[in-house]
Amino acid sequence: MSVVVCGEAMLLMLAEPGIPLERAIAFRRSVAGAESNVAAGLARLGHEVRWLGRLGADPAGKAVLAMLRAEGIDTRHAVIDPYAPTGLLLRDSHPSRAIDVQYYRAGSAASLLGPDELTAGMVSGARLVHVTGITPMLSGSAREATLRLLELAREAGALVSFDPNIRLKLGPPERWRERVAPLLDRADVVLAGEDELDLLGVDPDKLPGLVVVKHRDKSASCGELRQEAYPVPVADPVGAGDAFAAGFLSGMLRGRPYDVCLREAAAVAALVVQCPNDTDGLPDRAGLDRALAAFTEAGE
Ligand code: KDG
Repeated sequence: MSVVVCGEAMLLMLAEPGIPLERAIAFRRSVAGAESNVAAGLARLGHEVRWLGRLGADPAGKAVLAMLRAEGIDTRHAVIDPYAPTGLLLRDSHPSRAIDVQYYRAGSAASLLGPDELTAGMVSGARLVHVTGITPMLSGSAREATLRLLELAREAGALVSFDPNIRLKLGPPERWRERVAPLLDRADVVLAGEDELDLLGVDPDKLPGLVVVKHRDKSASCGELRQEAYPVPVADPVGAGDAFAAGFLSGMLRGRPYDVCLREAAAVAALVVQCPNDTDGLPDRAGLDRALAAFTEAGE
């Protein structure tokens, strides 16, 4: 097992492209979840990935589990809660209008994740453990579980990557600062938006780990290295950050230099935003190589 991710995976009902959520009649069923998106991205790029989290025993939970398994993600440690429901996300997609995202996740099975459910065996052999700021915002027990997972990752000798993934629908800025900002110090790799670092009040130069910053102009940087976003037609920007994380972390796991990791991250993100849905555009290795060659040729 090379990567372990932990977080809430929800059933996504995605309105037909371009139609506002309140008007949409046709919906496509899929999976949402920042961490499971990263898991899918890494799995498609050929990495062995395990997903940790909780789902309801309901049809939504069964559908999510089946979709994660279809990506080749190891779900053997998923906890199925007989009582609490699987989280649900309804959203629309549009290239330029703000996306309407509605969560139905309060009290979800995932939000009841607790530290005692995580064991050393779940991360043993992992080279990387990826978490985001969403999980510690779901509940007190989920925050405890995140801290426990970070401890287990350390004990297992795995690197920790962390994406704050700020969604203000999950809580006000001060709660993000209180619950999430301190966790950035515990990560070996932080992938964060410029706005997120500002909101958290974190100076990236003071973080102990490697910091990859996604800038407002859509470029990304890692120390002195800078990567512009590839100019592509955007169908749906949701999932771009997770795709970027998957591309960057895949490069790292393959021992590629950081400029290559940034380029691959930008290419995976560029492929994802061209399709509606969080994960449809995620490439396999050959698809990523073809895209990189095409982007390079177009830029020459
Ligand atoms: O990163 C894309 C996510 O926004 C989506 O899949 C759902 O995890 C999610 C969230 O909490 O918004």
